[in-house]
Amino acid sequence: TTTPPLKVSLIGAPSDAGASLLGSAMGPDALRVAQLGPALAALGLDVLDTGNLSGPVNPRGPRDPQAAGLRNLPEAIFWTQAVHDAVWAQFQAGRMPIMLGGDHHLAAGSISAVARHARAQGKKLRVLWLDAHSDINTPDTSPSGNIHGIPVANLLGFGPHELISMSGETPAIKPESMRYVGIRSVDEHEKRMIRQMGIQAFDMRAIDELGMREAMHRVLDGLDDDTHLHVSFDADFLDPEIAPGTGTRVRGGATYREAQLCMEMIADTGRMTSLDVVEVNPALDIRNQTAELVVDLVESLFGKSTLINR
Ligand code: 4U7
Ligand code: MN
Ligand code: MN
Ligand code: MN
Repeated sequence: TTTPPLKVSLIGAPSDAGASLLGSAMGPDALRVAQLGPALAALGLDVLDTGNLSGPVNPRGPRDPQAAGLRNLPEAIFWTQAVHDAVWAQFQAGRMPIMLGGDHHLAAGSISAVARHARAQGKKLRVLWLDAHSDINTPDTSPSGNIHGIPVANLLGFGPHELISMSGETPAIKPESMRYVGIRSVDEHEKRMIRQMGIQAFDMRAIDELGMREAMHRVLDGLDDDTHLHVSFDADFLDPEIAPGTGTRVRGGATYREAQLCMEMIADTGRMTSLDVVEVNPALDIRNQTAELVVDLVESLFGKSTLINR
């Protein structure tokens, strides 16, 4: 007997409402130009590209006191809800959702749908947040007012009502479900939050000291048949020398080899059930190299391997 191919659905979410630099709204198309769909199909997956969701453009609003000091809150609410609904619909259709951002605020939509799905199935949830940043500011602590810096807080129940209640239960996820990998730019208030909530974090120093292999071993520890594994991949997880096409670059990120090993070890578990690919910004890129690198890494995430003896 042969196992049927894994069914995946690409969901383009072209919004940069959560960021201060424009351009990640072109991320889904940059990833298509870099052949994301065909690359996954070549691995034997059943790939459905559902196209791009539509919604409001980034009005580049100022920080709005009425919106708890955030920027573009109505637009962000629209997009997170649209992403939530689209991700939920793909689960209902029996397919694995791959959300293509767009900036990272959209993950409050995708992951709330993942949490809803896991809850409906009586399963546990593990979320790997691969990022230079911890994205756990609240409207009160955000130094920028940019909503791409708050989605983790939203998922844990902090923030405007519309951004925290989509899954039908608030908080959508428990801090025990979260794992950070690669963080290296964390605001003081965020550090306090991470400590208070007891979130496991493997920052770049931990990766330097332990190596990516041991860090990922710990991050993936305890996954079982009853766990949904979601990966939220922010392009700024990668070192800016290899991935310049993103809006909030922080030096000292994952190298090419570290990132490959990270993806390969996730693939080896065979347990990933949903994915976000966010913060690819072709307006800041050089000849689409960041999108191409991200496609290369996503292939590894779906099991493309360079090993000869498998
Ligand atoms: B991304 C920041 F202050 N913490 O809140 C903020 F440093 O999705 C950056 O990870 C947020 O790219 C970065 O604005 C959001 C800042
Ligand atoms: Mn992020
Ligand atoms: Mn980031
Ligand atoms: Mn960013």
